[in-house]
Amino acid sequence: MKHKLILSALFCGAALFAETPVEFKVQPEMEWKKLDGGEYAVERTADLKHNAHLMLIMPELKPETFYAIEWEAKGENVENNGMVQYMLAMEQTVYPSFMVGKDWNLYRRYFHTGKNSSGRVSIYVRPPFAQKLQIRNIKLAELAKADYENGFTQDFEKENTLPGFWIRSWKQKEFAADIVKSDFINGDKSMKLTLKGMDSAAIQSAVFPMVPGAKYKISFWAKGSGNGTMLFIFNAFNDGVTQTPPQNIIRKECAIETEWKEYAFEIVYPTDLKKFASAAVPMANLAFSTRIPEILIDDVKVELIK
Ligand SMILES: [Ca+2]
Repeated sequence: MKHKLILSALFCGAALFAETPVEFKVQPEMEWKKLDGGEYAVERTADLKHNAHLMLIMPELKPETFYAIEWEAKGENVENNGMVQYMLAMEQTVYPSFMVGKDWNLYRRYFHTGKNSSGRVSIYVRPPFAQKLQIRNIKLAELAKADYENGFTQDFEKENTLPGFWIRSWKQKEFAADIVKSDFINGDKSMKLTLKGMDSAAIQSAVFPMVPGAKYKISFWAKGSGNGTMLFIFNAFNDGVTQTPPQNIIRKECAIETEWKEYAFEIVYPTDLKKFASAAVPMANLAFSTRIPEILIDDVKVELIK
């Protein structure tokens, strides 16, 4: 039980590492400056024509291993309405993203090394906007199988204003999710989806490691401002390092009510790589989409069934 509690804290972004911390080097390039207290900041004018990279160099990684990287970020006038792209350069180079706001929020991302024994991550800003971005408390850790095989829980209790593990869906103009005080059965905070003037509110999570062939219970709690439906998706997805798109393992319209209700599914993480090419690097992500004006979400759990 104690172990499970530690894992819960990890997934919701607490600065708590049960895993093995790993050395890395931070290289601030162009306009990036190193400040006191492990903080890096960039402030740019709209006339600059080049990208500016905050480069994380990871010289000693283990091949075929999962790692977790954490940082805190805040920004102003950041490009693409707050969605910052970063570069993960391992065997393949991919460009995932994270959503920043005006307050500090905590971010945690998982990646797999593949055949590589070194790699780079760059958080970078691009032209042509005047923008300010601050990053601090960067951490890198190696995950043993015991660190992720029991699954994950997200209860949003350690989050600040934005759910740092969630990403704006690419078709959406606004980031539909915030962290709010709530009346959920436990804890004080939940994630709230709001239409914000859009036809629908849609978000997706970052990717996290899974165990091939293992049986999981996937569940969450939700409560709407009115009755309606919310599409829930659980994908085999690895940020495209296998050059394959997200593949639905669960795709279900859930009937949402104005009282808290639990929604639960059972799946086996795929091993048939002909059908699920994205499971070749075994990771997953979650997505929600709804036309209900407001929905609270809490206790998003991915639990291995033994
Ligand atoms: Ca909560």
